[in-house]
Amino acid sequence: MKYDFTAIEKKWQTKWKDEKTFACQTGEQDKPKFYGLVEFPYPSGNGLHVGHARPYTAMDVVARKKRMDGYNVLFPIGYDAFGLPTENFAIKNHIHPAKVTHDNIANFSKQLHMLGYSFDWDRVVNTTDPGYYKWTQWIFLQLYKHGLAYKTTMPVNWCTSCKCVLANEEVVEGVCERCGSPVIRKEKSQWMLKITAYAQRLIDDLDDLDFIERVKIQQKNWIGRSTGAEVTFKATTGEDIVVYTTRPDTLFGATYMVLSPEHALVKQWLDAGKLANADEVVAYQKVAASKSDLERTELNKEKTGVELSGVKGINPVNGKEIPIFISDYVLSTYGTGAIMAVPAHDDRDWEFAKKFGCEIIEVVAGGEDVQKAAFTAKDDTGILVNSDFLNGLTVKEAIPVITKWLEEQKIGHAQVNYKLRDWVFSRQRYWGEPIPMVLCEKCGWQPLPEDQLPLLLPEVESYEPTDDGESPISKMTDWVNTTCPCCGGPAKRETDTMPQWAGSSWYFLRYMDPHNDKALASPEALNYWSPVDWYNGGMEHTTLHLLYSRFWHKFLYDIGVVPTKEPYHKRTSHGMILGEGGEKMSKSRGNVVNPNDIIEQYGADTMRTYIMFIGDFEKAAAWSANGVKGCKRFLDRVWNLATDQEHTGDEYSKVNEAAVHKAIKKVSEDIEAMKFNTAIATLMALVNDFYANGASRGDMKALLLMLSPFAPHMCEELWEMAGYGGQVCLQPWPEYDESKTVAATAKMAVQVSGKVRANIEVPADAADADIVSAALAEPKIAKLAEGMELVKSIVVRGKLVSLILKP
Ligand code: ANZ
Ligand code: ZN
Repeated sequence: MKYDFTAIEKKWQTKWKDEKTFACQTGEQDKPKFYGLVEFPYPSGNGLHVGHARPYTAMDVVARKKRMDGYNVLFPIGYDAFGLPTENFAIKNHIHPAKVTHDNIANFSKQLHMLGYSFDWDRVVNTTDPGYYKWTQWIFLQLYKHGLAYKTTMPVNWCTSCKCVLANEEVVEGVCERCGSPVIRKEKSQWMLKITAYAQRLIDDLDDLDFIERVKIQQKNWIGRSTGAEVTFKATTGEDIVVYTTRPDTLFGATYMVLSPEHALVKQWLDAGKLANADEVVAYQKVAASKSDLERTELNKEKTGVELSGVKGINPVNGKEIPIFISDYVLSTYGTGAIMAVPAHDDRDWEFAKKFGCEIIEVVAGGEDVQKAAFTAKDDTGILVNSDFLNGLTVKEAIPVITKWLEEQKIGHAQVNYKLRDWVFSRQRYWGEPIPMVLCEKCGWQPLPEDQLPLLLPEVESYEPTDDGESPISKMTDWVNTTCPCCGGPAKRETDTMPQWAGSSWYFLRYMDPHNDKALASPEALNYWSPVDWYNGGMEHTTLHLLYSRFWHKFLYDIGVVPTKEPYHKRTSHGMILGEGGEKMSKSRGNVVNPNDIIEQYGADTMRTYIMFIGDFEKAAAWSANGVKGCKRFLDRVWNLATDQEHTGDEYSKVNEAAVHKAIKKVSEDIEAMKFNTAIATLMALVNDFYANGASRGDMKALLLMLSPFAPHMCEELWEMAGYGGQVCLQPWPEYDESKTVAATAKMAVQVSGKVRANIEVPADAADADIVSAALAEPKIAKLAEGMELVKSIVVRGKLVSLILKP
C-alpha cells in the first residue's frame, strides 16, 4: 500500500482541528500540569521559515510526549504583531498595517496547521488585538502608579532612516539592528521603565532557575554588576566632582580626571565663562554627541579629548592639582559620568595619557614596565607602592582600607553599579500600543483612568514617521486633544507608542486565560498554570525579551497579580538552521528553504523528523536535501514494515524484547534532554532490527507510540489501520523494564583467519571459553576446524569471536 502522506496529513489535521484534540482545561486536578512555551512568531510577510520549524517541532515533540506521560499540557501559540516590519510594509504598499497583520497571521496559521503542531488553537493571542493590548496598557499604568515609569529628556539612539528611537539593545555595532542605517545620539523626551530597580533581583533569582548556563551568564553580563566606590574630588573653582571607580586603591595614581562631554559641570563652567578654550570644548561636544556608546568605548580606537583650561581637579589623598579633560571614552550614562584616571593601571587611561602626555605613577608593583603593570594590577594580589598608608598592602587588602578612609573623611563611600540602563519605552511610530497618558497644562502627566482602556490606536491617513521625529499619531488633533482626567481642563494625549518588546513581555500569562475581559488572567488560571515549566527560544532573545519579561513578571508579583517570582522555570535554546553549505539562510544567497515546499514534496512528517534529526539541537546545523530524503526513506520503511507484513502476538517478540526496552529508555531520556537526533537514530536502528528479525504486533505498537511525537500523522494512520483503538497521541507512553534492556542472548559473528564464516547465538553472560567452544561446535566451523589446531582466539563481547587455526 502506498504511503499517501498528503491525504493522511490532511485527514488528521482536520480531525485534530474539528475535535479540538489538543485543547486543554484549566484546573484539571487529577493530572499534573505541564506548560511548554515557544517564542511566538512575528507574522512577517515572508511566512514561517525553517528557523521557526526547529524550535516549534522540538517543543511539540515534548508536549506530545508529556501528554502521553499523563500531564495536562498547555502548549499555546500566538502572534507578536506590532512593530516596524509591518509598518514599513504598510507605508510602502499603502495597505493598513492591521490588514497586513491580519493576512500574515492567516498565512502563518495555515502553515502551523500544516506542520501538525499540537497547539491549543482556542488560546491564540495577538498583541495587536485591543482585547489584548488593553492589558499591556494596564500593566504600563500599574508601572506608572508604582513609580517605575517616568518621562525624561535624555540622549537616545536615533536611527536616521527609521526616524525612530532605538533601545541600546537594538543598536548593533553602531547601526540600526533592523535597517542597518547609522545610529546617532539625539536629545529626546522619552518614557522610561525603571528596570534598574530590579537589577539585583534579576541576578540573584537566576540561582533557583533551571536555565542553561550560557543564558545565565549572558544575563549576568548584560546586567553587569560592578563594585567599587564613589569618590568626591574638588575642582579649583570650588565644585564637587564625584567619580566612580572600581579601584579606589589606586587613588594615589590618579594623575588627571576625565568628564564625559555631556557632564553637567562642563555646561556649568561654559555658561559661567570659566573655560578659556570654550570654542574647542563646544566643538568637541558636538562631535561626541553624534557617536553611539559603542563607538565611543571601542578599545582599539585612537583616544581623543580636550583639556579644560582654567579649572583643575584636586586629588583628595595628596592635595595635588591635576588636569581635567573631556573625552568621549567616558560615558555620561555610566557611574557618575566622570572618572579619576589612573594611567599606570587602566588600559584606556594609559593610551590617553601617552597621547596627551599626562603623568603616569605606578601604584601597584608590576615589574619591568608600567604598561605590563596595567595588566598585572588586575590581579588582586599585587602590592601597593607610592601610596602612603596603603604601601605594602595587597590590592585586595587595600580596597577596604581606602574605602573606610574615604568614609571617615566624608569624601566617598562604597558603591555598586550596574551596566543595565533603564528601558527606553517610547517609540515615535504608528504601529504600537498607544501609551495611556495625558498631559494637562495644570496637572502635568496624568494616567488614563483604567475604565477607559483599551485606548484604541486611532486611524491615520499616513503612517510615515514625521521628519521632526514625532509619531504620525501626533497629526491626529481630534485624538490628541482631550480633557484632563484630573481637572477636566484641556489636555493632550501622549502620541508615542510602546516598543515591540511590550506585548511579548507578558503574553505567556495571557495564554493561561486568553478571553478574560476582567483581568489579564484570572487568579485561578494563574495559580494553576504558573510558572511556565519549559520555555525554549533563541539565544538572541536572552538579553532583551527574556530580561524584560522577567522584570515585568517580578513587578506583577510584587503587586500581587501573579503567584510566582519568576515566569519561567526552565529555559533552553536551539541552534540556527543554516543553508546547504553551512552559510546563513538569506534571500540574497538564494539558499532559503521554504517549509511548504518540503511538506508538499515529502510531507510534514518527513519535515518534522528531518528537522529533529538534523543535528545536536543546541548547535547550528546545515540543511541537507539528502538528509531530508534519508528521513523520507526511514518513514517509508516504517510504513512498508507496517503495511506489507503480518504482525501477530501482542507481546514483544523474544528476539526484539531487549531492543524495544532499550529503545523506550533511550527515546524517553533523549526527548527530556532535547537529544532528538539520537532518539530518532535509536528508532531507525529499531526498525532495522524489526526488518532483520520480524516484528510482533506488540513490537510495532511500541514503535508507533515512540515515533508518534515526531511523525504524528503517519503514526495515527498506522495506529488506526492496526485497529489498536483511539488515537495514538492520547495513549500512555510505553514503559520500559530496566532489567529487560539487556538481551538474554547475544549474536556473534565467527571469524576464521579474518573471514566471517558463521554466526552463533550465546547466553549474554557466557564466559569467553564457552563462547569459543560454542563457535567451534557450530557445524560450518566444526567442518573447517577438522584436523586443525586452534592457535589463537579473540572474543569481542557481543560482537565476534575470531579464531586462528593451523594444521
Ligand atoms: C580608576 C581605575 C583604575 C579604574 C584602574 C579601573 C582600573 P566597570 O568594571 O565596567 O564598572 N569608569 C567609570 N565610569 C566610567 C564611565 N562613565 N565611562 C567610562 N569609564 C568609566 O568599570 C569601572 C571603571 O571604569 C572605573 O574604575 C573607571 O576607571 C571607569 F586600575 O577608576 B576605574
Ligand atoms: Zn488637569
